[in-house]
Amino acid sequence: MKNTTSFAWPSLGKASRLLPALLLALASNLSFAQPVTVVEPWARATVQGQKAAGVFMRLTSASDLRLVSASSPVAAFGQVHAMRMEGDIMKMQALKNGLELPAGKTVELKPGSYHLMLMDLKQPLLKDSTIPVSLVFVDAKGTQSQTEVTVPVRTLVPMAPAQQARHIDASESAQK
Ligand SMILES: [Cu+2]
Repeated sequence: MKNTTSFAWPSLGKASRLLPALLLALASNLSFAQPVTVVEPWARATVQGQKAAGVFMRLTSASDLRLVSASSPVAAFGQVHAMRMEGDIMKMQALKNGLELPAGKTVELKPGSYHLMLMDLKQPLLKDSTIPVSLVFVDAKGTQSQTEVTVPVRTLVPMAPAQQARHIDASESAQK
């Protein structure tokens, strides 16, 4: 028994010497994998037969990046789209060079504007479910990074805080 103990200690000592280096590697990996803050992501629920779905969110990058694509197990591939009016017709266009995310500036992906499009859906996107989406970014040097996001599926645009405040006010005055 005494032998076992004396054998166990040296290996533990080795592990604790490795730990700081391990933590450092982990910390630098984390900061590299999460260069962008993602707020209020949501995907639009699909109807029967729909093959593409829009994904929306607010993105704030710590450094100058471009959002170049997205992927999800529920879709064959994802694209970054812009919407523009052509006469009375709203047209979607894939941004081949991606969407600029200037450092510290919040860029909004919303209906009628920039958005992500999941293409060739393998399954319907059901209201109140969530889907994993991987966002792909490229920096000025061409280095690629990814951020994983769990995206709730919704049928409606989430209410802005101002609208929620007004709604609360209205119901309060109705009670009086
Ligand atoms: Cu689109």
